[in-house]
Amino acid sequence: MKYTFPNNFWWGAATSGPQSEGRFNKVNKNIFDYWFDNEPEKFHNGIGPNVASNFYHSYKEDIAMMKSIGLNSFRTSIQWTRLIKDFETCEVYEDGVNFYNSVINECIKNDIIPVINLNHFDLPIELYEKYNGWESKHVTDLFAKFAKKAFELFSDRVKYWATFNEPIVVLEGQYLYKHHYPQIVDGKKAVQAAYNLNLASAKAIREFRNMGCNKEGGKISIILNLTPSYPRSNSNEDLRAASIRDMFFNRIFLDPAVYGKFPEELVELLKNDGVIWESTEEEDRIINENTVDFLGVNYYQPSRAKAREEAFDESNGWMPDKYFEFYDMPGKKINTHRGWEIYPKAIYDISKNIKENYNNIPWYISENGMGVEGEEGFKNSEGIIEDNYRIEFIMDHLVWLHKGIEEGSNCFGYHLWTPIDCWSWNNSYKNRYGFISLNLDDQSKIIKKSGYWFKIVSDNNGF
Ligand code: BGP
Repeated sequence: MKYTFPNNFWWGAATSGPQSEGRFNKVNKNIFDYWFDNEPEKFHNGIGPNVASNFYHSYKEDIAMMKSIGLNSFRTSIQWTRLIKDFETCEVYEDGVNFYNSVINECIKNDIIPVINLNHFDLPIELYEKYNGWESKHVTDLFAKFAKKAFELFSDRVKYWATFNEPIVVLEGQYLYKHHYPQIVDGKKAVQAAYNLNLASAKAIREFRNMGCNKEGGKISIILNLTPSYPRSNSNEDLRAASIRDMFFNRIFLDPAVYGKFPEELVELLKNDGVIWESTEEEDRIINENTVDFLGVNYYQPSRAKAREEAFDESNGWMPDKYFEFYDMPGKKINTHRGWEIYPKAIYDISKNIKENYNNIPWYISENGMGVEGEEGFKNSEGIIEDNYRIEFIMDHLVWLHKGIEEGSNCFGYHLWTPIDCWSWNNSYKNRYGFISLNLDDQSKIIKKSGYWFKIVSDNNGF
């Protein structure tokens, strides 16, 4: 069977500023820079974001390598803390402006479409310390100012934008499950941050439209990790558990992004539980009027839910977990390095969901991938990592994506996480995801077998 993808399909890969650039010449700190400086032991092997994959210095060589493995599009993010010197006035760092200009120009020179995201978990620490970050409405205004500045500087060449990457992870990391600084456990604050992140995204989109970026061919999106919620069984209790999980972890961003409003059932539930966010009619209107042009969908693993079997522990106050428990499905396939389930069919289910329930809005897979520890062990005699597991992983997902597209879903691309092994938030360099390997000792980079394979897929627009 041959799988051919639509014309002009994006064959690409994604990274983020904080995970690839290194902190060179960056003065302002984001929450991860700050966290690492204060508690380096919280990061795998004590490795922080200081050097990352050295993209700040090697972007030219890195982009040339990306070109050589057939990437026609590439996403990264602009670090708020690299571009902006003063968050209130939006005064810029010239070095930051020059760096992002160079990256964008280098992509274009290589016929690689730059896709630029504006926030990848990297809240400036100053805005957390002064205003409590995403709990604050003022920060949504500062984000919109930063977005406007980025559009002014780069939208003549960048046509594809994203406001946020995986905003739900900000809630999970900062406010629910302690993966990110400041490791708070507070469901009510998480709910407020959810509203404010939606508002910040809408305000950035409003700037984009006010500046006429759309009229010049620009399009703006949000990148969501849509993890389909599968119920343990068809019992009413399990179905309800999965549906609430879906509302809280997917639809809380998906519905406002596409339709400009939150799921009514979710709003009712939060009101009944006394944890609904504070908002004004004016803010609701901004969210309502400023929806996305397309969606980026990150997909790694599904979520499986069951009705609660153990009483909910109220000691931390309200949490969405009040309504479901994680269901550990027997026999599931798992990537043992990361502990994540591998379930490629979910990509098809996502494509149907977008087609049937979200106006068949244009979308692409903005991240998918497999993090593996100890890849050095797969080196052949020529020093190339033979990552057959990754090739198989990508193919399995592409087959289901292809089926979704055949059945009419409006998907226009596939990006792997990530082009070159990059730094990860908590795991540092434990698990490697790239088409290209990174030697942490000397920063040398070598194409893996999957990179050579992807070049052929990209050249043939399928496999
Ligand atoms: C996504 C993030 C990426 C990246 C990836 C892999 O959720 O958008 O930034 O890190 O996951 O996950 P991890 O690095 O935690 O293994």
